[in-house]
Amino acid sequence: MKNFAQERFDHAQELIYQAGKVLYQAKLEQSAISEKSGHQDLVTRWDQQTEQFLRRSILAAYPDDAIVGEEYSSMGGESAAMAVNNSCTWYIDPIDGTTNFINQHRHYAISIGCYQAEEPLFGLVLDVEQQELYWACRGEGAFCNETQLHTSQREQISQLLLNTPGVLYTFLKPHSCRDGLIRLAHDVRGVRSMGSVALELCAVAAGESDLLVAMRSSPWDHNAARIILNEAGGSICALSGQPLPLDSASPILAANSQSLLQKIWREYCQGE
Ligand code: 2AM
Ligand code: CA
Repeated sequence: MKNFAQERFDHAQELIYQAGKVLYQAKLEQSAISEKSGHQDLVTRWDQQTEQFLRRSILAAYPDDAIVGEEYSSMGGESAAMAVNNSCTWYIDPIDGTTNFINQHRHYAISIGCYQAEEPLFGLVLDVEQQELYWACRGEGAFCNETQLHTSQREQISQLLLNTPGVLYTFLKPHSCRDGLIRLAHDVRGVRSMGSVALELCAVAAGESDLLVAMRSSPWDHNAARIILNEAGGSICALSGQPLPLDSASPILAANSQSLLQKIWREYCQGE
C-alpha cells in the first residue's frame, strides 16, 4: 500500500498537470482581469477557477486536510490550525506570476506544497508554458521533470546572479535593508527579475541563479518551492535572518547554500 505522503504526491501531480493543461489553452479576455489592491496586483477568472478546481479535488480526496490558497485564503475553517489529527496542510497558488500570465502568457506557475504540521512532505511547481515540473519529496532530492537538480557551487559574490521578482519593492521603495541590497546589486555579476517567486526559487534550485530576494512573499508563493530549493542543496530564511515561518507573509532571502545565505545576510542585511 502506498504511504500517506506518496498517495498525496501522486494525486497532486495529476491535479497540477490537469490544471496546467487548462491554463496552457486559456484565452484571456480583458473582462476576466480585475485589480485586487491596485493596478500592479491583479487576479483573473483563471486564477479563481484553478484554485477552486484544486481545492475541490484535494478536499474530495482528503476531507480532513486544510488548504491555504491565495484567492480564497480567508475561507472559513481552512487555516493551518484546522488540519485535524495527522492530516496535512496544502499551500496552493493557482497562478504564481499572474501579471506574466496576462501580459506574456509565459513565466507563470502553479504551486502546490504539502506539509504535515511543520514537516515538509512535498512541493510541486509547474512552469506551465515550458511544461517543466519542478518537484521534491522530503529527503529524496529535487527534480525538474526527470532530471535531478543541484544548486550552483558559486561562492564568489562577483560571480553570482541575484533574482528578485519585485524590483520596485526590493530597490526603490524604502525599507530597512534597502541600502544593503543596493550594495549587493552592485557587487554581484547581475540582477534578474522574472516576476514569479516560485519560479525564481526553482531557478536557484536548478543552479541557474544563486540568490533570491523577495520583499513580498506569502505562504502560497514560497512554501512549495522552498522544499524544492532545500532538497537541491539551497537554503532560505526571512530577510530578518530568522527562520521563515510557514503561515505568514514575509520578505525572503534564499541562496544556493546555507553558508552563502549566512554570508550574504551578515554582509548585506544585518544591521541595515
Ligand atoms: P502572484 O503572481 O501570485 O500575485 C511578482 O512580483 C511576484 O510577487 C509574483 O510571484 C507575485 O505572486 C508575488 N506577489 C506577492 N505579493 C504580491 C502582491 N501583493 N502584488 C503583486 N505580486 C505579489
Ligand atoms: Ca497567485
